[in-house]
Amino acid sequence: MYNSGTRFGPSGTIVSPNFPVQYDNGAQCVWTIQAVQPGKVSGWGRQMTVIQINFEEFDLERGFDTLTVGDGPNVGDPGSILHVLTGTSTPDLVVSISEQMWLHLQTDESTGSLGFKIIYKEISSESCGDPGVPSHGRRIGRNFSHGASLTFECQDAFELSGDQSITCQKSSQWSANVPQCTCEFVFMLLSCACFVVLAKWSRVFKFSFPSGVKKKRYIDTLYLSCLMTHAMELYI
Ligand SMILES: [Ca+2]
Repeated sequence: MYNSGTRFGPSGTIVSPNFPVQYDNGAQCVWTIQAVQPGKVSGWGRQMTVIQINFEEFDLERGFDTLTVGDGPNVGDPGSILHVLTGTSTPDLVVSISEQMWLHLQTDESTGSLGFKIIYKEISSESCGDPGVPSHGRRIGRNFSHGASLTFECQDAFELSGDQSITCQKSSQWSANVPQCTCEFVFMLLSCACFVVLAKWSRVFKFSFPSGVKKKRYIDTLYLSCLMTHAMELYI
């Protein structure tokens, strides 16, 4: 296994090989991140510092190339795995429980992708870290420690998608990602309105339609599929 090295706090960046160009096939890369700052002294003694990572970019071939994120010094130990990530979906952030975190990139023999850019930093232990605020929304609560909850609200006309409330679990991971504030309804109106315009234009400019298909039926079918697509988006 290729050891890509130990990184030390208080903060830094880790990128996949060749980033921002496609990573290699058959790669096995390991990074360990070690917190170095002494923790704060509280009423219960000195707190540890732990490692938080955020994903600025993340794109691995879905299902075949993976980044495993684990806690502690024992790279690959199944009991210490926090996440196995592939594709483009990641948590907002991952926080270690101990002073160390390890990352293991494994890629198969074909098809690469962009890879990843990860920002790491040290934070106080028994915290899930600052998960951020959704655009077009606001956060109620500013406590990120174990057991604390955050609630989110969206601006008028925006719809909240995801969990309205998230909790910092004992594992130092948030119970879910920060929700998104989306403008689906307005998007649907605009998109479908555009389609009506397109349909009108097609009459004005006499767009050609596939032979054997009646023009009106063609427009009706497209319009219906537009509506159904957006109805499904709303439903999901
Ligand atoms: Ca691959």
